[in-house]
Amino acid sequence: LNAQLEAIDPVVLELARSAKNVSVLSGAGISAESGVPTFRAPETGLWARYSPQELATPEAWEENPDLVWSWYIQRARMVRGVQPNAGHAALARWAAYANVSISTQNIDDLHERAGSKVLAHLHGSLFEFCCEACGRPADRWQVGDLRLDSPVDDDPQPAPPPECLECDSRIRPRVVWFGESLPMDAFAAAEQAMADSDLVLVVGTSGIVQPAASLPLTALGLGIPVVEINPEPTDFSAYADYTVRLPSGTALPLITA
Ligand code: BJW
Repeated sequence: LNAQLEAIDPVVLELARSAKNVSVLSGAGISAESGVPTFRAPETGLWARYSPQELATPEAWEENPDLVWSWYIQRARMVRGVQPNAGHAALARWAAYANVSISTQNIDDLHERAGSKVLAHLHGSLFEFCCEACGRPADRWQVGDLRLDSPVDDDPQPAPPPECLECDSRIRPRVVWFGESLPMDAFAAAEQAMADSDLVLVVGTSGIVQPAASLPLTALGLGIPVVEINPEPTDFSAYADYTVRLPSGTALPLITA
C-alpha cells in the first residue's frame, strides 16, 4: 500500500482533501477491474471477429442490424453479471464529503450501482432502447423478452431488433455512435460542472473520442487543476497537471480517503 501511495503526488492528495466541487470524467478503464472490457481492448468469443469500433457505428447498424443488436444485448447481459469495483465505490463514498459530479462516457450502470448519482451519460445507456425513426422508448416487455438478465451466451445467434409499436421501424440501443450527436443536455451539464469545479479527475479514458475528450480542456483553460488516473499514458497525459499511473481501483480509494 505504501508503495502505491508513493506513486501519487502528495499535491494530488492535498487537492483531493480540500476540494469541495469535484468533476470526474470517466471512461471504459474505470470498469475494467469489474471485468468489463475496455473499448479498445481485444474482445473474445463471437465478437473476436469484429472490433468494437466497427460495430458501434451507424454504418454497421445499417448493414447488419441483427449483429449490432445482439452485440448490445450481450454487452448488457455481461454488465448485469459483474459488480462495481473499488474505484466506483470510492467515488460514491466521496459524495459524503464533496460535491462530486460524474460525467461518464460509459454506457454501463456501475457508477449508479456503486451508489453514485451520474450527472451525464455522455454516450447513452446500455439499458435504454428507442425507435430509430420516431424516438419512442421501447416498451419494457419488448426488450425484457430478450432476457437481459440471462447469462452471456457463449455462442449467440444474431437476432433481429424488435419493431417500434408506433411506426414499425427498428428499435435501437439508446447509445451514441460515431458521427451522431451527444445528448445536448448531458454535454452542457458536464461542461458546466467542469467549469464550476475546483478539481477535475480524468479516469480510465484514452481521451481520443471527441467531444467528450475536450471537456477537461475547458477546465484547464480556466486554471482548474486536472489529474489523470490511468495506468497507461494517453493523448491527454501531456496536458494533465498531474498523472497517477495506477489502476483506478487502487488510485481512487487512496486519493479519496
Ligand atoms: C484503465 C484501467 C484501469 C485500463 N484503471 N484506467 C477528428 C477529430 C476530432 C473528432 C473527430 C474526428 N473525426 C471524427 C471525429 C468525431 C468522432 C471522434 O471523436 N472520432 C475520433 C475517434 C477521432 N466523434 C463522434 O463522432 C462523436 N459525435 C460527434 O462528434 O458529433 C458531432 C457530429 C455530428 C454529426 C456529424 C459529424 C459530427 C460521437 C462519439 C461517440 C462515441 N461512441 C462510443 C460508442 C458508444 C456506445 C458503446 O459503448 O458501444 O463511445 S465509441 C467508444 O469510445 C465509446 C466510448 O465511450 C468512447 C471512449 O472510449 P474510452 O472510454 O476512452 O475507452 P478506451 O478503451 O479507448 O480507453 C480505455 C482507457 O482505460 C485506456 O487509456 C486504458 O489505459 C485505461 N485503463 N485499465 C484506469 N484499471
